[in-house]
Amino acid sequence: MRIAAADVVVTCPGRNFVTLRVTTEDGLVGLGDATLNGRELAVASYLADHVVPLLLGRDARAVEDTWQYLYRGAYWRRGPVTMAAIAAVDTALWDIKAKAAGMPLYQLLGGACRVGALAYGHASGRDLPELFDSIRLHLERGFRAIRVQTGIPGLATVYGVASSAAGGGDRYDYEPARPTALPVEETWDTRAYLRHVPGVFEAVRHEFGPELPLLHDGHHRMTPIEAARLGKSLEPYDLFWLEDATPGEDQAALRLIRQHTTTPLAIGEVFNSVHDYTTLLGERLIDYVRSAVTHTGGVTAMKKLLDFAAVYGIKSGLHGPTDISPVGMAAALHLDLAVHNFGIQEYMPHTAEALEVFRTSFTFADGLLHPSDAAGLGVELDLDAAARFPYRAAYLPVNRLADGTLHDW
Ligand code: GCO
Ligand code: MG
Repeated sequence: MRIAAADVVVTCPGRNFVTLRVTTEDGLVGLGDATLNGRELAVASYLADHVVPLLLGRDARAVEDTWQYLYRGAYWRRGPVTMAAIAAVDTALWDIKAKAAGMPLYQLLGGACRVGALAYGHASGRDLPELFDSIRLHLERGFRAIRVQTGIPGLATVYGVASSAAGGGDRYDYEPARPTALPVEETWDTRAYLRHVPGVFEAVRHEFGPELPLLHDGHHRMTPIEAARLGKSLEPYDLFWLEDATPGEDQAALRLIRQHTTTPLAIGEVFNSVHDYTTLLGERLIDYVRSAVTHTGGVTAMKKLLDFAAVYGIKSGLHGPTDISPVGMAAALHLDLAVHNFGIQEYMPHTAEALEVFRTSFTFADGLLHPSDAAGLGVELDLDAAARFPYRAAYLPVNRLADGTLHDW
């Protein structure tokens, strides 16, 4: 089971994806997602120039040792580029191991704890009628939990809000990366946001009733005291979680939010290591871990992180926007099924073009995702299809305040 080849595949079926394809001497193929939105080629180079030469000839079965070799052995640790590259190798080796065993990956992780993973979808609207239509559309599609993002009066564009109405024929989802020469600049106003959002949740609860789990993403834009105020003002509407209330690197900020509100908190999509969570978990400052398999060092690291969270009764809410490729998504679904402390899974369906390149087998029915019982991850990469969609540079937007000050996006 020696590694005979490792190829980095960069493709843009509607958006960019970086995939590592590892082949063993006996012909097994494993896939790993290494997509880092807006910085894709840095990871592709890290893999092709610095990691692939180390993999050739290694034992594909030595998953933990390979992880340690790439993490400790690089001397320079952590960071999104390094950890996405390690994640891709690790996930590909788990895919190979599970294919060799003839089992879906979740069986090797301990077997299923549930029949499927509760998924939440992204509803949004520039105003209430659009938002209600979008929520209805998600309910019709079978979602049983819904993220609510809303336009803010006075702001032209806001993170998470689609720029067209649901049901207009075009895909209406919000896709933040844009293929522009420079990042698009948006304008932000926290006071306008804090004034508007509670009324939106009040209206949504009034229209859709008390049962439906509702989520909201603050996308790192508030100070701790602003986030505390938002959490408190949303308490009557019983949110499933408030995500990324403050910039992620300041773990202590969550102490202040926690002192003021019982709204459940989720954070971690920009984290890349368990070390980003030690204060948050040890002091029970959050309720959900938001990392992606893709950005946190793969299945090996994510399983350990979730087991650590379980010690404190904290649950998973793994990152699943469209910039997590179908390979990264499948890896998340195997973990969702296998860990005891599963909470919820984010699910933003990929475009038809992306699904031509990545042949998935996971299913979505009755609000639940299932990775399927195919051996391995259950995703195949069509190289011919991938070649039809060459890389296109794209950036995430940046945010400025009205006076021009750069703000977290
Ligand atoms: C989410 C995220 C995404 C990110 C995106 C950036 O909760 O799904 O906030 O929408 O903005 O992954 O690449
Ligand atoms: Mg988010």
